[in-house]
Amino acid sequence: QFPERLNAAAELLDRHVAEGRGDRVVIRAPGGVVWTYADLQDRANRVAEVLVREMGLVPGNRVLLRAPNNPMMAACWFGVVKAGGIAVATMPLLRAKELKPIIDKGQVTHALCDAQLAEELALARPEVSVLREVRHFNGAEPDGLEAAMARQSGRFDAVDTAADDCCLFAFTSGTTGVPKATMHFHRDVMAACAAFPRHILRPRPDDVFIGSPPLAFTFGLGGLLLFPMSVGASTVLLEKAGPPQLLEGIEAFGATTLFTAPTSYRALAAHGERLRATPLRQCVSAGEALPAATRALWQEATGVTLIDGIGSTELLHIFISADEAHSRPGATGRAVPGYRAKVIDEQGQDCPPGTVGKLAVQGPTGCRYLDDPRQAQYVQNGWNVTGDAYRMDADGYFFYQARTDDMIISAGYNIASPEVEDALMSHPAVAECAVIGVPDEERGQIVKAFVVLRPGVPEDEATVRTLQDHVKQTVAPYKYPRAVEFRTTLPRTQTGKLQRFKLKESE
Ligand code: 3UK
Repeated sequence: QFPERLNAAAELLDRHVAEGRGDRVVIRAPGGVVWTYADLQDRANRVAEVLVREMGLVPGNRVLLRAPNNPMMAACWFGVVKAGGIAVATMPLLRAKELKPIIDKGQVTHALCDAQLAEELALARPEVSVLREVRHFNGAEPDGLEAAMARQSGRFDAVDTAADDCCLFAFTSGTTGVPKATMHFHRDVMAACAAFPRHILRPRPDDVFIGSPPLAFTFGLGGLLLFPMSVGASTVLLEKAGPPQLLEGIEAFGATTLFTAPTSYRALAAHGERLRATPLRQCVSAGEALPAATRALWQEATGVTLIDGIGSTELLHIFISADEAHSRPGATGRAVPGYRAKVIDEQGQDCPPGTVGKLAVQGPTGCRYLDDPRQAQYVQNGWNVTGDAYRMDADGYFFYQARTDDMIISAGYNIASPEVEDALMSHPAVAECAVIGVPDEERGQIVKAFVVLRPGVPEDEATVRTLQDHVKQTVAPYKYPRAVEFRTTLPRTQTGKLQRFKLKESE
């Protein structure tokens, strides 16, 4: 499907300039920053020149990238990939002790780091001798990356890489143990662009993308950089992208296409009137299960149908989804064209439609852990087993149940945490919640809910009973939370995922 020689940066960036689209805008950022495709190419070329001529990079070297979502981060990503290097983007909030195993595992020799994140990298450095060359950008240092870029020509032909040379190591937002690096080739990047965006999102060149996920997370890298660029569209990069900044950004930049997580949609839905006055027309939710209540809230507030999609770092991006016209209540969607998906049982046999089992996926992208025995857990008989429990209907729609380790077994009943969370969130008193199973002598486990209430709702016994009754009336009564605890926040990963395991540990 792809030629043997392929450089993803040449395809996504240089091609537009070569074909006369160099003066189209590719990136906007707060403070009036506007870069055209030609501007981004010039910056990326200079980064590549600095890497090769001043930092001694050779193709195959790994380059740590650290920055919040901003234009220089994008220039560095394309500079590394043009130079035949491997981009190793890291979540902005990581501390030295989390950077060290990434640098070790990835054998990272070079780093390009936003000055505002320099401190933790400096703390990690004495312990990682493999990291030889570091440059900072967006800072006040006279010998920063920009000064070196100013010495270059601005011309750099993309290295003639093989389609199956690595260009990206994406670390999983793993919860425990040594971090896992997933390896992605140049052709994987192009395959991801040819899947969800081409078949489900179908963006237009005049679309303006915006969103919250970091470019260090493949959800953000695809949604906020690669996908818009694959059709010559533009993107808005926000360093801070909580609901208030997203709302302002959508208004200020006239965004048409939003990528963010379910909790963020839930918060933004309070501003339906302002959102209706913007050109926003496509909204993608991923990262964790989309509660039915959130989908309905968004539809009502904005008139836009949310596009749910499940993706993973291992598979690079979204592999099950449905566009607005084909979405079905409660379903994530169908396998994105190019992918195959099925539900299997504990023995690896296909489950008949309607039965809950483990999701297994096959397609143009797939899991390749860098030197990790856990490869055999994720890839079984050539299928990617994501760790999610799903049910498929006769039409090939996939209905999310839970992470396989978030299934609660209480008095012999199987209860999926997200189903109880959905029921709770359909009550107006609930802002956020998390449901886990806690050990119980009589029932094995009981359902326990941690609830963040909306402002003004009293944290008392009456509210507990109201919520319990509400769940009993919404889903099968045996699923109601026998224990309810009020919290002001819930533990989440930097990618916004609920950390139910932390709540389980505290029980
Ligand atoms: C869960 C979902 C239900 C699911 C990701 C889009 O989240 C991404 O990657 P991660 O490696 O996590 C993967 C796991 O997250 N999940 C993601 N989306 C959904 N569960 N409904 C969804 N829509 O457990 C999956 O196995 O952090 C998402 C694109 C790129 C990504 N990396």
